[in-house]
Amino acid sequence: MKLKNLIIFTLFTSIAFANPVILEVKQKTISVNGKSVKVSTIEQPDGTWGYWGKLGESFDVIVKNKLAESTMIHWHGLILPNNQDGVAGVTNPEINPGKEFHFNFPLQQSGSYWMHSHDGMQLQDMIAAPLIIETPEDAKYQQVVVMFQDYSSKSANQVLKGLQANNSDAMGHMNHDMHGMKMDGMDMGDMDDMQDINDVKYDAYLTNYHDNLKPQITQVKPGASVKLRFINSASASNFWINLGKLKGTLVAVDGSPVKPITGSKFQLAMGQRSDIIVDIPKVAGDFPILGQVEGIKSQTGLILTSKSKSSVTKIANNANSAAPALNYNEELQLHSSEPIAFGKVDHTYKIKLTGDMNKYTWQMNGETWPNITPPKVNYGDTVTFEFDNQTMMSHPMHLHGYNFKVVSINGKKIDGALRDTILVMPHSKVTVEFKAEHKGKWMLHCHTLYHMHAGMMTYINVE
Ligand SMILES: [Cu+2]
Repeated sequence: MKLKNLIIFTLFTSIAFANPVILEVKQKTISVNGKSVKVSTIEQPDGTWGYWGKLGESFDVIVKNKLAESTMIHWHGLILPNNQDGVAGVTNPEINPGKEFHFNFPLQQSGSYWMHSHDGMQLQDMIAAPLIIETPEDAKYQQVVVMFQDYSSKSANQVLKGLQANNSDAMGHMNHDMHGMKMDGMDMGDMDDMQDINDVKYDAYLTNYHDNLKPQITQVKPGASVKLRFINSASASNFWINLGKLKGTLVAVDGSPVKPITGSKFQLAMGQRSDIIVDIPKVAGDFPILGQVEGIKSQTGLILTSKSKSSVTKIANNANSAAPALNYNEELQLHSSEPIAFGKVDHTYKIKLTGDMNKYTWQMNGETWPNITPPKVNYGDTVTFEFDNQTMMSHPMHLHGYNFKVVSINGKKIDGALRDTILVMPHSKVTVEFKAEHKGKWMLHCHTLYHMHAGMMTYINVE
């Protein structure tokens, strides 16, 4: 075959005959604290968890619902057409049991993303998976996904009822026992320093569906460079990444490259991702990679081993001491590695985050989902969101379909990271900026499942 014909033939076959990737949403049996339990997952027919693609490819995916209930899958962090965003009841109808939906759009980004149910409170059932888009440079690394999860033997509805009844599901208050919320007429005094964390008590914290009795053990080569792709898919838990003996270099957050920072502890709020490169020592050893829940001792993780057989086979459920709450120290150090300028700001939206812990309702600008008046955003405008968190809990705020740049924290201007999810600390303000260049209804919500479901959710209408 002549070269020209070969090229045409190759192009033709790769375009015309590339098969869509099948992703099945289905139940999965796992072991938690010695018991077999049923959770859910998103897998390809060959057992591959989630999706691995390459920059420039088409995201050509058929989602098959093998659950007994309807579902819809959202592609967290991807820039995509609005009618592919996978939000049940807003951008897409649910996929009924036994039915499927075909997604198809070009991949414009590379990096670590994830997918999860955006239908009711199904995230608590762990309907989630990695969505990784590789670059040619990734061939230098062994890549390991580290997805943190929180497991409750209760259904999400039971957990929410417990929160609404203000019963013993609430725990882990760092500095005081009361459910402190900023309420009208209440003198806050010096309570600004206090906060509530972890409103849900979990039975176990998992990594890639593994508990601490049988953690995932991954073989690595002595001297190898490993890219750890951390994903926090938990429903109501923020984590500290703990690399133990290893030093790591953080190279990307939420899929977007940052100026590298090194360390052995990093922060990871719900919905966020961090890519961290570790160099495995030349001397063979075992290297637990942990995630510790903020405010408490609980931890989870996996084990990298460069021995022929790991001598570490379990992870302790508790660290020696409770981890502090997440804070802004890391966010203030993060800078996008690419210069980003969105131009003059055309419009500023103030977004007040409030809540009533006694009724367990949460609001954005006084509104509780689904009773919202979505802000209109002019297509093409450069806009900022000024999050003003007036509550005593932190809120990981996620905007669909966009990367925003973090430009200010508590009034301090920063040349921050590009993100899709930003943790707004209690009684603090964060400003993010983006160019409204994708039309449609884009969800804006807290990624704490129970805050979102109890009202802290809206969408913006870009037109
Ligand atoms: Cu929240």
